[in-house]
Amino acid sequence: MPITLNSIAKQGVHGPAMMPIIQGVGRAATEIAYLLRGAVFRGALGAAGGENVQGEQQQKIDVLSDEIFLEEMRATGFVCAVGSEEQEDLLVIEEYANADYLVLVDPLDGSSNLDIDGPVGTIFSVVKRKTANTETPLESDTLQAGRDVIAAGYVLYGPSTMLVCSVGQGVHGFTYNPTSARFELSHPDMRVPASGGYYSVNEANADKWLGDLQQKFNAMKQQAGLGMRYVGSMVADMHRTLLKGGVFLYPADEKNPNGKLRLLYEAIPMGFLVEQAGGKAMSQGASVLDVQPQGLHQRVPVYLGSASAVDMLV
Ligand code: AHM
Ligand code: MG
Repeated sequence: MPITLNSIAKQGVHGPAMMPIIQGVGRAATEIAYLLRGAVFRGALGAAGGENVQGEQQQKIDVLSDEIFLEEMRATGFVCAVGSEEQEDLLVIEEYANADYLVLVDPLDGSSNLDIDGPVGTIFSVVKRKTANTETPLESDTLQAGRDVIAAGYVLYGPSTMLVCSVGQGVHGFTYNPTSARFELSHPDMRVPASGGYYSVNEANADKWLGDLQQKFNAMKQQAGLGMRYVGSMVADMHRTLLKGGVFLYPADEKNPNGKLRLLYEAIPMGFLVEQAGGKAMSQGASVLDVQPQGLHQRVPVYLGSASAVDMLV
């Protein structure tokens, strides 16, 4: 019998509570994957005409993926609110406003890849509310450092659809099997290789990076002996970094003095996975997981991957 997402129930103290939420992520993933496969035929590619809270143009699929994800979180009955890249404010799920968990999500990360049929992803993390569950959850419930995250993961929509997640007991990768219509464990106990792999960064920004990063980066390139890959889709770039080693970075630059990637639904979930897989996840001088969030859509610089490569940059 293949091992399915049900196995998460046996992992760690939070496993039983996380299983329905991660199963909900799995259902959302199959729906989003279906949407992506047929998007060109349904006129679902292209701009939706609006902007998200970051002032970025929303693609129609960004909006649809956000709706799918929210509906599947609602259907679990365990989620009281969702904080999404596509929504300025916290979305409270009124029917389950007394549930214990909040989910943070980037429903469709790397959506600039859609026009070229490149890989995209969904990134999520789960926290337990701080306010009493007799009250309506607040945005402040989402402002928890990565050390308090209970579960995190991503879905990679590539040649296959993969769900990679952790409930604090290592990182496990499940691949959607179209024959059984289930996610089946394909990559148990993923570990970041200590050496080798690739560096992955938008190097076109190098002359605008702040501080002495350019010098450190050039030294790393000479000493670490890494290859280079950059998809421009964090999920795809991090999936490769987890499997092959090396480093993914999106540092601060003149245009993005706080970095580009969002703390709560990009940096923390990926940082959680990297540390669970034995790698290193740094922001400005500290672990990504020790950054205290100040806002739902806050950005931070990130350096994620094999400790040896990350250490040469921070
Ligand atoms: P998005 O959430 O709006 O898709 O932006 C995040 C994406 C990441 O997937 C990726 O790592 C990064 O933006 C790429 O940025 P750039 O095009 O500046 O290299
Ligand atoms: Mg996005």
